[in-house]
Amino acid sequence: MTTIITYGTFDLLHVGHLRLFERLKAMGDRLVVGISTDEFNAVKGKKSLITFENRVALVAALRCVDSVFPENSWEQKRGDIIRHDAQIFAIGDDWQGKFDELGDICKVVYVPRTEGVSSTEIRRGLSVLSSGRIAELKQAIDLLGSVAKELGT
Ligand code: C2G
Repeated sequence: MTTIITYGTFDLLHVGHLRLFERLKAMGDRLVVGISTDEFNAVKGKKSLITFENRVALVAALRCVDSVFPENSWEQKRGDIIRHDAQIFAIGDDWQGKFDELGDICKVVYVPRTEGVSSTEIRRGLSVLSSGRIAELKQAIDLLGSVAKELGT
């Protein structure tokens, strides 16, 4: 039984996360995922839109994920690998080389990220749709309309 372990925030769950999970699951039999708590996100300098509880529910619902657990610190990985009896630690290559020290207790694998999608880009797109921005855009359109009328175009 080969177990793979990975970690992340997984905010605004998207196809990049899903591709990662499917690739990792294909490496073995069981995939366990550490999900950054809101408090640990603050340590990482991140603030997710989706709460920890909902990020856990979404990731745990995926067919290719066998179990999830909270990630509260940078230091817990070694203990988690032993507790979950993981043979492979895998993560996206934006972390290339950062976790090589775990190589004495498991295989460490960095997989290519999925280009063109990220929680940050999705959040940026959503911010344009926020009600305040829509009101601003509407005001600008109304102003353009009245200017056009003035100019008789
Ligand atoms: N990822 C990906 N493709 C994307 C976006 C993300 O493959 N388009 C991968 C990342 O490489 C990472 C995982 O999805 O392996 C989770 O990414 P984040 O939610 O941004 O998590 P991160 O902040 O990288 O947390 O202790 C490790 C950290 O908790 C990792």
